[in-house]
Amino acid sequence: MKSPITEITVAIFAIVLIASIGLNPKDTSELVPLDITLPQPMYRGTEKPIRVDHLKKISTEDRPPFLAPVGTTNVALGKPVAGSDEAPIIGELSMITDGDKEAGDGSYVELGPFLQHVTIDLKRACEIFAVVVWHYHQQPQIYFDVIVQVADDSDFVKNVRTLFNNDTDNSAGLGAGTDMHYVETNKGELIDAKGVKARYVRLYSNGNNNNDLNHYIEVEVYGKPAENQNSTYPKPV
Ligand SMILES: [Ca+2]
Ligand SMILES: [Ca+2]
Repeated sequence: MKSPITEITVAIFAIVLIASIGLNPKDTSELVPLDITLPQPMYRGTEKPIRVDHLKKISTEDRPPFLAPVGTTNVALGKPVAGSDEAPIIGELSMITDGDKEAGDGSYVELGPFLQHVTIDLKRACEIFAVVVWHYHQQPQIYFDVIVQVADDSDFVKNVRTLFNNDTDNSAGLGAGTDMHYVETNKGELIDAKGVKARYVRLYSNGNNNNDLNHYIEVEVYGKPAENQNSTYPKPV
């Protein structure tokens, strides 16, 4: 049985904790873990080593929670997608934002070979906290020249900012990147966008370790409409 003194101590501790959070001016916008629904995994681990330079070790652990301001949603869901290959070999560009992240045939888009890009129009400027991309996860596969950018215009001329770039040798011509190659899994790849404000999100790729083709299953953009100019994001380090 709990003693009344213990309960009072717990209550005082809780009040002090809530008060200290409330009084901290850095925490006026509350951060909560993103609720990212994952599709069914198609494989676990990799049977044979994949020889690709600068490769991130595949993790069987769950991704640590990613914190973003309360009210953050996938602002890319159902939004229009344009691309360098408007007539994909398999599927339609609209499947990239249709919410289906499963790996099976019928859920992925296959774009032409070599360097291709897709552009999502969020339809308004948004504060973006994370981009999660699933290229293909039927089998372990690594895509090359994965570059994720945001801009204020659909042609990517105005205010272009790069969120991710693993094109280490600058073969795509957008500047050499330092991000690592990674093996595609059902978890997708989460890119920290640090609260950047933009309307358009563009993703490049240049084939994969099995063939020269490019694939997309889904791209999620976690953000909020950019109306609050006094946001406290990015997170204090
Ligand atoms: Ca999809
Ligand atoms: Ca390259």
